Amino acid sequence: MRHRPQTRSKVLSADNGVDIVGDVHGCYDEFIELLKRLGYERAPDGTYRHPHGRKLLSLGDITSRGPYSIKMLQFFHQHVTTGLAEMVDSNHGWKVARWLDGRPVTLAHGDEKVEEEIRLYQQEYGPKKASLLREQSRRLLFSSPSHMIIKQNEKIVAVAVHAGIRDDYIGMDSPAVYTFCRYGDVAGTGPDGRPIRREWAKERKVTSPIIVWGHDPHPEPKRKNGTINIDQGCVFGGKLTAYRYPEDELVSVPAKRNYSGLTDTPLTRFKADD
Ligand SMILES: [Mn+2]
Repeated sequence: MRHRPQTRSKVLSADNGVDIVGDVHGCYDEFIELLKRLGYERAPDGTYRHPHGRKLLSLGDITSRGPYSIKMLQFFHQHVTTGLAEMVDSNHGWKVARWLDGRPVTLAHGDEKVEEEIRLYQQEYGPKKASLLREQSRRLLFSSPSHMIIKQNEKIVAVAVHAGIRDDYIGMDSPAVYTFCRYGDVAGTGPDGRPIRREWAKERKVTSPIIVWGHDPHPEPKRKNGTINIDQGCVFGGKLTAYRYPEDELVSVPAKRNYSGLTDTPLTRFKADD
């Protein structure tokens, strides 16, 4: 049976608290360390659960560039299917999903590491287990909503999205909405071949609900006009950050190293603009 991409938004209750985690990019060790610091405990079935029933929410880009993409895919497959976690759509997630779906895509920017990991996994565990892993990962990635609307008492209190969102896009469903959520406000390609990213957060005219986003590595969590960026470039040797709702607290774990194999990274290129 074909599984169609699910690009709509989804609603999540904030009642027991939500822990939103930035771009992991295969940094499984730092991710588990972060969960422990947030108070999650490993259950006998291997799942991580919070004693107060808090929900874990990933901003996507859990794979690629870093060392343990498969462990991250397995983690979120298990935790999303058991209702313990959620994950939104993202640019790397979408690319890997289309590759797993057999579509003609070119794997680059660390996505080729996912292919290599799955090749080695198949060598070790055989084609049957590898095929199950591919199918579970494909479903996980294709079923991720474009953005997550977090509600408390029927009111939208926060929005979690990978690369960004406009306020008039919240709760909407169209190709323009899911492209914006996945890639941000991209204005073509620059002379260096990198996408020119418009600063959608800077243009924001309102300050609520809080919009929690990742995708664009900043050395420190960055608040602007009621938005907060929590991608601290863990895979580039930065930090892995979680934002806690409703506490409005940030918890970060430092990367053990720069896993990307690059010396010129978004963190080294970073220029603060205000
Ligand atoms: Mn991204």
